Amino acid sequence: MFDQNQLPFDMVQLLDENGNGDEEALQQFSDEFLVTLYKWMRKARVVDERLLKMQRQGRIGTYAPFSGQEAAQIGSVLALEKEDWIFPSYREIAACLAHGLPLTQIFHYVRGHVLGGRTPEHLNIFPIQIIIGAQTLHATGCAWAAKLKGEKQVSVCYFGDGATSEGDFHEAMNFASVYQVPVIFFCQNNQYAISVPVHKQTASRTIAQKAIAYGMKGVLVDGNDALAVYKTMKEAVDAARNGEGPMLIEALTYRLGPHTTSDDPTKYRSAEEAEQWRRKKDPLHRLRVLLEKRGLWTEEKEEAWVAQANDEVTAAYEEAVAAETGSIVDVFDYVYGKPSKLLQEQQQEAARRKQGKEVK
Ligand SMILES: Cc1ncc(C[n+]2csc(CCOP(=O)(O)OP(=O)(O)O)c2C)c(N)n1
Ligand SMILES: [Mg+2]
Repeated sequence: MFDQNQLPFDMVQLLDENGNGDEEALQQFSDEFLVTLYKWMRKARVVDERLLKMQRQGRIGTYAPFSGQEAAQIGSVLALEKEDWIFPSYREIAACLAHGLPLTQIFHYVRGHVLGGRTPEHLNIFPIQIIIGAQTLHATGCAWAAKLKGEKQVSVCYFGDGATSEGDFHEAMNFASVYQVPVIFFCQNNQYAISVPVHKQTASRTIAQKAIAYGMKGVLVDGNDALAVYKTMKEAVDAARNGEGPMLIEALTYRLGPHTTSDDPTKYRSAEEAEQWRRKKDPLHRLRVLLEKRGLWTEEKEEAWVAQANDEVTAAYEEAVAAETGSIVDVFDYVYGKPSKLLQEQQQEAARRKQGKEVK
């Protein structure tokens, strides 16, 4: 019988759950880098907790929290150059922020403002994708374009474990490898697709091993270890930029909160399971222990970082609320670079309706 345990997919880890690791391997990370990484993760946690509260207060719409997945997102995105493209799903708010998306833009998105779907020109961040797996194809296409144009940008596609059950994922992986394009498929395996656990979605022992079928490299990394994620992503991006083709990274992690604010996770996972990840495997905790050991962390610093992040959230929220509401007429503007005749007609009709004129 085929024994998939023979497949060489050990999990890459540099920092264990208690913040310990091989001293020599950890030396490669400067104090400055560790503080930057931690501050981003701390800020992301504050943003997530505030957004969750704001949804409960009715200030924003349905929201998909990402707490628990900060190391996977920040660790991976900090390994990129600013001109590299990212293709986020609804879960990747932290990655978007660390790749330059202003917080105000996030508020536009969660408040359903038309601007929320429109990334500022100078940022290489695709609009947040809700259709599971669809962005994998966009990422492969973008990477192919970069290759044809002789540009050095790498495309990084973020998606969940559930997305690997979609045809799009397999088509994107296949063509990425056939054409040897510079794309990294970064799967945050948070072990659930809403209420469906990963073992009910796939018979593979790991998601990383799916890379083999497409002739590309796959790596399994501890997604709650920000340093291991950073190192794995850096190697993948350097290789892709160097013309060595695509790669699949599986970051094993856990979402501490509900799938979205409409979900009740107690219906499908045990309190002990969630508690174990919250207490023992929190990605912020293990990095903080390392910072403390290097004399880079104190309670006062932590309080200042949290206060600063809270102030930024408040300011961004107020800015977003002050923006003009926008109207149905605007939504036609950002669909295509050059709108089709049909869309133009629809937009004109919407404008006439808005002015209260009779529509023939
Ligand atoms: C094509 C498609 N099918 C179904 C849905 C409904 N849906 C929204 S989120 C989700 C689960 C996705 O799970 P996963 O890919 O693991 O990402 P996670 O939410 O865990 O980050 C599903 C099925 C959708 N948005 N798109
Ligand atoms: Mg998932």
